[in-house]
Amino acid sequence: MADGGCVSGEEMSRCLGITRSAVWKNINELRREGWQIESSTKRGYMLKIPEDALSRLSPSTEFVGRNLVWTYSCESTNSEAKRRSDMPEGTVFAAEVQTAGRGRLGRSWLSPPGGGIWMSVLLKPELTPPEVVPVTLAAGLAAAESLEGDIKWPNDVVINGKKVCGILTEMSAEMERVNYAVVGIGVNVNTPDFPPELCDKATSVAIETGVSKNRRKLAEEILERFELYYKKLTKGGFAAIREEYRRRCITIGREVAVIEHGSTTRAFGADIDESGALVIEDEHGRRALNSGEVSVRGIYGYV
Ligand code: BT5
Repeated sequence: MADGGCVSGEEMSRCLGITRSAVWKNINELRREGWQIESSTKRGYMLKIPEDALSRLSPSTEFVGRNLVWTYSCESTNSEAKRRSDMPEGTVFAAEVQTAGRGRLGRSWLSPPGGGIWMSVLLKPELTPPEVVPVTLAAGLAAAESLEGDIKWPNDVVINGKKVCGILTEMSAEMERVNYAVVGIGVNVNTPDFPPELCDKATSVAIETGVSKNRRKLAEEILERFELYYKKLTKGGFAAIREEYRRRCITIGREVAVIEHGSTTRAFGADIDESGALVIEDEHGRRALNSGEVSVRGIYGYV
């Protein structure tokens, strides 16, 4: 069905070796999960592509998103981008649903159909590996501005203290040169609810504002802003976008819990430095933390 075709219940039951009524039950289960599946007695089952799906994404940019690879369903758009890293810089890989969406450090990312933006941008910057790190901060900034949310360092976007957007950046590099980087952006736009284990820290734009948004327009806005910041960054480093980033970053000025080498200590989020590192203050003084080394959680709630 993901190819846009019609599949009869009979064909599914034959291919899967299950009864027609089991097919029907499974289809209904998928519908409950948000898959829009239409059925007609003559033609069978067919997937309906929502009006605001990213299949017709067309941002006003120079190169980000000018090339689009969209599929109804894939494991992870980051994996798709890595698999097709021969495509031109700026190519966006997007899907309506991810069956194995990924977060950082092997965590999973819930990516049901209908309400989310699941997309990855393929980049080929002429930068060294450490210089690529702030690219992920630029993506967080672009998303936070488009969603009118706050940034929880390094790049979660939160609204009312809960996470609406996460970013996963992966790269292939040699010591001195980056072959490519993939910036994966996941946004809960119109997701109506979350499973119990995510309820207290995840939310969607629609839940927080009470208004559903057109996902395609929002994705275009994010990509347009991202291209702008990415260009600034490749010329001037993180310093070129630091002021905008600090303005949105709610980790500054708060007490934070620093989880490092398995133990948690309290500190004060003092600033974001010229390289994008978080500057903290504790009883040992002032020092900068790089995103790869620690995880920062606010003491009061998720933020
Ligand atoms: C992230 O990881 O926040 C990065 C998420 C990146 C997702 C995009 S979607 C397009 C591209 N393709 C992919 O496969 N990935 C990228 P992290 O900071 O590790 O947060 C993961 C944690 O957030 C999980 O362990 C859950 O607790 C929680 N979580 C999972 N799904 C969520 C969701 N939809 N919304 C909010 N939180 C979620």
